[in-house]
Amino acid sequence: QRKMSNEVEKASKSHYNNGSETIFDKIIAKKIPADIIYEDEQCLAFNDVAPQAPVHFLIIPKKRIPMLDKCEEHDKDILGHLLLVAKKLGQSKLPKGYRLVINNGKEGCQSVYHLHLHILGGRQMNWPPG
Ligand code: IU
Repeated sequence: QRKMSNEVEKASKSHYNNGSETIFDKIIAKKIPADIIYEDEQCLAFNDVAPQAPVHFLIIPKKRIPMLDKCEEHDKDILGHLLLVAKKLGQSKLPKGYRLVINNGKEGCQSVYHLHLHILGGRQMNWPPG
């Protein structure tokens, strides 16, 4: 049997926990350090601790939204804002192009249940993703 990647293994052991606090809340509260590259009133961006590309950062809402599946009509402003911040940071740091990813749920390989956009680039990305 093929060995699961570390991230897949983590995702298989993680699950939605009723919107409870995650490590990302501690990063937002500055209780634990992160390599923060952008911050505004609604969101925070920081470099991923386990980069999957030369540039790999996450954009997260400060509001505790556990996953895309839990988003509602009233989240459309923050969802739009996250995409526009992704564009702004992507355009300036990765002018040759970049990839956005949202992992949702176990089979989507989500391991942290606080919504986050992955922005990856700095090399030719492949398709289809694994
Ligand atoms: P996922 O989409 O839930 O699988 O992504 C979670 C990401 O958060 C993953 O790429 C981790 O490397 C990353 N991460 C982090 O940057 N800092 C942390 O303290 C933890 C996870 I826990």
